[in-house]
Amino acid sequence: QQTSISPTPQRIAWGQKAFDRPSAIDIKGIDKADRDAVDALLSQFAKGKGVKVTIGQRGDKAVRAVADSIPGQPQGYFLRVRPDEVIIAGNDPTGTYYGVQTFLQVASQPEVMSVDISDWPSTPSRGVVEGFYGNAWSFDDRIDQFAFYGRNKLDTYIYGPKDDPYHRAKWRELYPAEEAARMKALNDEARRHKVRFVWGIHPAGDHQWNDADNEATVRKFEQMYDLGFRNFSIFFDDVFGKQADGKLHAQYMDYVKRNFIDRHPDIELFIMCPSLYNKAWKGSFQPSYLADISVMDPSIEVMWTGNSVVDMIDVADMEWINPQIGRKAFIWLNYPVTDYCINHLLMGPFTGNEPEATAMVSGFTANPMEYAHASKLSLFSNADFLWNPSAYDPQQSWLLATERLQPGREEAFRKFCLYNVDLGQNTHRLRRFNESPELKTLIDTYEQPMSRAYMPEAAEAFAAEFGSLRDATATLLEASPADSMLSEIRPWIEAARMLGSRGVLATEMYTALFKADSVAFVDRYLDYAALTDSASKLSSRDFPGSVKVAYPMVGSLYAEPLLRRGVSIMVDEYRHRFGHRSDVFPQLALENGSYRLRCNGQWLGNPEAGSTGGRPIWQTAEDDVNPDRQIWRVTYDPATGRYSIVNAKDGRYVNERGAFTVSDSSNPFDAEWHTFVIERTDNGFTLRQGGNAGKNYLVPDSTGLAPAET
Ligand code: LOG
Repeated sequence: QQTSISPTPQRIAWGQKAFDRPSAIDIKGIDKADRDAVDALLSQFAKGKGVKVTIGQRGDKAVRAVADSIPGQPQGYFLRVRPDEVIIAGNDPTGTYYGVQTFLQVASQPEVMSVDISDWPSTPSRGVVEGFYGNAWSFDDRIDQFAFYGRNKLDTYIYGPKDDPYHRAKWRELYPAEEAARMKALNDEARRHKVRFVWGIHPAGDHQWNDADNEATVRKFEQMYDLGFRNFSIFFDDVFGKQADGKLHAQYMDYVKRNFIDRHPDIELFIMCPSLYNKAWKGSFQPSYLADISVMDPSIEVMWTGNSVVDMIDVADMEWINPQIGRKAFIWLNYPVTDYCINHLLMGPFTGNEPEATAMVSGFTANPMEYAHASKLSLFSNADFLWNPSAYDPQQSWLLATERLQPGREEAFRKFCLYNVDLGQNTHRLRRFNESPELKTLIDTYEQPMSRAYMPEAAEAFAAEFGSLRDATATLLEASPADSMLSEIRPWIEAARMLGSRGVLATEMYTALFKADSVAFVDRYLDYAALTDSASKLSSRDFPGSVKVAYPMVGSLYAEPLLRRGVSIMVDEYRHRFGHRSDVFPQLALENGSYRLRCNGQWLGNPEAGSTGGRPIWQTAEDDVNPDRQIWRVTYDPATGRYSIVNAKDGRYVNERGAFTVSDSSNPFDAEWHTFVIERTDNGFTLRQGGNAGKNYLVPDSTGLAPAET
């Protein structure tokens, strides 16, 4: 089978079937070929009798026959798959490694097709800048990322987690031995995947612009060089006032260039992130800031986030900045980072960057979410976009990314992702309006007419959409313990499950309302309210620093507002039709074998243990509507089989009128069985179990849903 290759190759010509997927390969050229490329190949196939695979790079004897087919671009490669042989020929070592990566995709199918691929990247230095505030990625996250970058032909990783003390707060201090060893291990692993690990320092907060601090910088860089790092950067972002002086920054960069970079000819990248790193901020810095840094050594790369802090990159933007800094800017794209909209996950298609702008940059790195695995969805497409911008199709790339990242459950994953697209209102004002397109269509079609007349087909369509979200999350939750990405974002999956369930409940409320079934209406409302409450209590991260603790927001653009609008309208309508106080729904619910009162989904007061007559059940609860007046106790009398509700303070019955629905949370939809009714008797009120008899009590006037004032 032909397979989708990502990033999309520049030139590709498929032929007929070449062979069945081999388990072993007979590999030629192994001595000369790039070691990492060979290792990548042998990680998937045993060496032995099998398909003949010749590997090498320009100049090697093994690939001389195809020398003319190897593209001349950096990191280019030629791949030929034929029934009798496979040839992987790189223009340079990274090219050979990328040729292997493409071959692994071609050969991932049971039937491997013949193909000729001639390929190279359109954009230099593609990758990631780990530059967010918040929980830095873990060691294991980073190791896993490098393999992912290798597969997706991303060659650059810039290290700048704001909350690593040795990057920023304690930048002058050398890494202690143990941490140094871990950094070295990371760099070694990055190299194996042809990723340039750019070690970065953020001294700008308190650099004194004197010799001592210049020397401290070089000392720290020398430590990293000795550990094996060959790419470096210095950050000046998010400092202001006298710390944001362009002349001082340029002098300092040139000092490090002369006293460190130039002494090590094998260093590749030297990058700066300026204080003025986006156009919107130009009024907030010295007018000469960009001119002041433009005089730096021309080999130093200058980072740029675009027209504002969080913005997609376009040609006009690059035409503005490049002449001012006297070089092509190196892009720091603030997407999918969420440190400024921390309740959201960004799982939508990667869109908005102009393909033509990639020719005007010296590099393009994306600042991701603190959720390393979830960030891969966007990074996958970012890699695809940068490699071959003119062939990039955001939707196709997103479909392929979801399939690669959650194989076998991509449909469920897509449904979930589509509810995690928009950023919500945020200081940087980036929005995404392509959230849950199917739901959006239903809203546009039905919301207005269904408020005027009963439309069962609309209720059905909404229930199906919300039901499919709920069912998708069930699939994902089941898989989550064994899947790093799903366990990382589990709070959002749970929030999505609750959103789906609430959507279904809301459509049932709609039907109940139009069928004048007040029991069902109240019952569904109580479950809806309880789920809404639980969702607001989910938290997704725990971080003591500058960024607040997040609670997961899902469907915040269309689904959540729809439910809030719809339920509020329905509750008003319910009150209007049935004359009930719908702002208060006290409920008696079973929890751990005893009944407690709750109100609008909130438990009331503190439970006190106790029972009457050996059977369950009583709990007291303080009425949080009238906290100083009402303490309720529900009693059960086994002699009469009756429940009653009394004021626990003075033992008197408190309710003037009232009905309570009780839902056993294990079976919230079985209203028949779980409805209890407060019944007026000569003595006061008793609670009766529902069924049809109970239902009869939930009619206007005998159902005062609010506790009476006593
Ligand atoms: C920071 C960055 C942060 C991002 C988004 C840059 C160059 N610096 O406003 O650490 O993750 O915005 O909040 C930034 O973008 N400052």
